[in-house]
Amino acid sequence: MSELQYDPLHVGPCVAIAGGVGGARLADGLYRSLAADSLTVIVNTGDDFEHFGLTMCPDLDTVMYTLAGLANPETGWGVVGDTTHALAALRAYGADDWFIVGDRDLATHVRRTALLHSGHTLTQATASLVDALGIRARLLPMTDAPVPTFVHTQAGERLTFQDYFVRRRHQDAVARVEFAQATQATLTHAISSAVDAAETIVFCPSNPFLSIEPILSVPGLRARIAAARARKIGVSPIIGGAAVKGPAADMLTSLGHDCSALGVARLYAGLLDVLVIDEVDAALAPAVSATGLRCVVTPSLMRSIDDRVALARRVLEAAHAPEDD
Ligand code: FO1
Repeated sequence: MSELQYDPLHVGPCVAIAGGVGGARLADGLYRSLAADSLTVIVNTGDDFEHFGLTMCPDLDTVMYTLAGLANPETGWGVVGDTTHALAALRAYGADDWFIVGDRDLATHVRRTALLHSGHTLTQATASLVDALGIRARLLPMTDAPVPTFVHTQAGERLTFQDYFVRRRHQDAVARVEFAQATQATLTHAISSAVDAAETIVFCPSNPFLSIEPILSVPGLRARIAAARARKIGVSPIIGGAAVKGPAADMLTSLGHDCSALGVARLYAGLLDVLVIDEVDAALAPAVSATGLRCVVTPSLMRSIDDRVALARRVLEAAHAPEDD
């Protein structure tokens, strides 16, 4: 457990559903707010790919580094203060250098690939890395099988995720997101038991299409969450009609949704009980409530560790507040 600056909220087991940087930051707020070993983060693996002959899991690493206090605070991904000597040497050999891999980050990819090659599942390999970093939370890949996300552009191309997101800087207009091989994926016991035991399930402010939807595409997971006794609460990744980071707002528009916290509410209505939206979107609260979600309005931009903890505490409290709150 990182240095405990906040008195832990004694609520029961919490499951966070998270993808990239925004998701990792709220997961960190929850991690810092809860007692040790009471947080499980189910993480998107649709961004995973083989690169330099190594299995790379960007969202698992982003959540892991963030909870360990190792993440680069500017980018949100990679290791703070990391060097890129290996990348420079690879470039000199003619290897691709559009995906920036730091030297310490490379150790994670090397170690994970070795664990996988020696027969560990991705769940086991992730637990090994997380334990080694002293993180007192469980990080669970959404499944142990590869379920790569492909992005179909409006220009008719089918791009791998990192091609779309990093190499082409998510500039392409998206027509469809495809979760290849999702039907072959199975729900791990670790995920089923975490969801069943949870008192709170938090949908972090991640991209609904590139982070949350891939996780819900694992057969049985959406139904398991819907049937779970936990209170289910989400945080809108859209504030004032814009994404804090990444292409979520562009994608809401290109995929025909309202580019607002209301558009996000409509995606989650029926699955969640509560949706947290930012104060700038307060005027949308009645329309959000009309979707059947209880709407909670609170500052939700996380610029600091304190912001992450404040939002996390507000989310946990709102999840269990009496209906007439
Ligand atoms: N995102 C980028 O935009 N450019 C990069 O060069 C880059 C490198 C990178 C290395 C390790 C890692 O864990 C994440 C990295 N990301 C990079 C982020 C990655 O593309 C994620 O998939 C996004 O954050 C979306 O979740």
